[in-house]
Amino acid sequence: MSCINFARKELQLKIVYYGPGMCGKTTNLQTIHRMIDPGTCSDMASIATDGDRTLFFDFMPLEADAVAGYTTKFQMYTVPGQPVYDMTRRLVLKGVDGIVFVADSQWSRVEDNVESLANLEENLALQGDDLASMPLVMQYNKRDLDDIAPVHYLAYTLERESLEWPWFESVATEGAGTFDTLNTISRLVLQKFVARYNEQAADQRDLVMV
Ligand SMILES: Nc1nc2c(ncn2[C@@H]2O[C@H](COP(=O)(O)OP(=O)(O)OP(=O)(O)O)[C@@H](O)[C@H]2O)c(=O)[nH]1
Ligand SMILES: [Mg+2]
Repeated sequence: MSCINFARKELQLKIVYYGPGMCGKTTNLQTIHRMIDPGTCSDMASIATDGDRTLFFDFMPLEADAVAGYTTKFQMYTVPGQPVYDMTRRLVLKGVDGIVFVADSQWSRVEDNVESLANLEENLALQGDDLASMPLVMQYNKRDLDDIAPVHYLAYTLERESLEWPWFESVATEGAGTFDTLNTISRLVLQKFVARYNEQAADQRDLVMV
């Protein structure tokens, strides 16, 4: 859903937090909302929840000065992780520009992470995207808990041949790793957008990242 509005000097890019149920997707957005300068981010909207569980999606707009002369607006979404909400995940994924895959580090959730990544791959394919060309940051969350798998093991279960995703360990409840993840996915998404734009619009003025 990336788009550029020349009249308003605005870029819009969509980032989706994906991962199994209860891995910490909503918590990532809540923590960003709590810790960020209120001027750069409006309220977060959680559409339909049942306790901790997201039943539809969370949405939060975020502004940055990342491209000279333009305001960059990131539309941040989370999907509901519970397997039953697959149709909703497909809707939320429409027009996605970049993904944060939040893996739950607990041993008991290893299989759920693998299933969720496979589900992401399938859903991207259904909309004509593929994992290999999608900017993606892997976040190994809940590193504060006791019963967690080593990162190299989690990576081994999730890796795809020839794909090297940037990754971070995190404790989303405390904000550890949250902004490393956010900064990296925003940069990747912008780099891809700017490179594609400049390639296509060779006769116009290039966009310049700041
Ligand atoms: N200990 C610990 N708990 C966490 C961490 N991140 C999230 N949680 C907790 O895990 C629970 C689920 O977090 P959510 O952010 O709601 O999970 P979600 O991925 O949005 O779940 P769904 O909406 O069902 O897909 C909450 O109780 C969080 O407080 C973490 O890093 N460490
Ligand atoms: Mg949620």
